[in-house]
Amino acid sequence: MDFTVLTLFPEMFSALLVGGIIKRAVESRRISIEAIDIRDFATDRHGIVDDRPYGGGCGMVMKPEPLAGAIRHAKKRHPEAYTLMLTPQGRLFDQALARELPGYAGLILICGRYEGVDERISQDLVDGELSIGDYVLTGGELAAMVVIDAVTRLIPGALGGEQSAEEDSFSTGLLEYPQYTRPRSFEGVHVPDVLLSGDHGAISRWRRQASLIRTLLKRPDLLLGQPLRPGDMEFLEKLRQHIETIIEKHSTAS
Ligand code: 6GU
Repeated sequence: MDFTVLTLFPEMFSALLVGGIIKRAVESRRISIEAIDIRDFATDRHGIVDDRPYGGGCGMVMKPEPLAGAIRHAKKRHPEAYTLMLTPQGRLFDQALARELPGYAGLILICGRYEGVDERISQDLVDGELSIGDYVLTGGELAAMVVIDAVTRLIPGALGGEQSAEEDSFSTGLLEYPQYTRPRSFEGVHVPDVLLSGDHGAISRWRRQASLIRTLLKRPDLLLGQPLRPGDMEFLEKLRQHIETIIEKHSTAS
């Protein structure tokens, strides 16, 4: 996957190469990341990339000519790439969308700055718009890095042998079960016995149930949108009975 980022701050993207899985994916050529400076495509001698908005108002708008030049340059080099603009008005980026993107040979990610980008850019030169959440950033750069990170870890081989994207939160549709490592006892808190039992069936059932309980408590909305396994329904039914017994006990006692 070739990521081409169009930005006024190309140096920000060196942060992705400091270490970890993204750096390794670049070194093994599973991905490439090229940050292109939109200012290089300014059409005047002073490198001006923004201007005052027509109709008045505060803030500056990114001019269309430098952006169009940068996008056409990137598309010429990567004709197969899908072009996405990072903007708070975009479709909410989630794991389902992250899973669709490794299907493209390349992604061209356009980072807006200032108060916005001239509307004619997204109309004519962009395939889609993405937002990473309902809050406002000073620019699309951090959002582009979020997209690069989330997509790269789904590219086959990127996570390395022992890790798997299949077991993650959101891939199972549930939050991840609690993890423990040595020591067995840390500041008086013990690792659950089942994890030391060597009984892989029991461990796998415990983990699934821990995921269900954690999701129920922290993100109940996720349980409504997911197909559950038959064993899950038995477990939830058992929880329901426990809860009903407790409620009845306390309401008749009072
Ligand atoms: Cl993609 N850009 C900006 N500026 N703010 C955002 C965003 C993007 N996603 C959430 N907030």
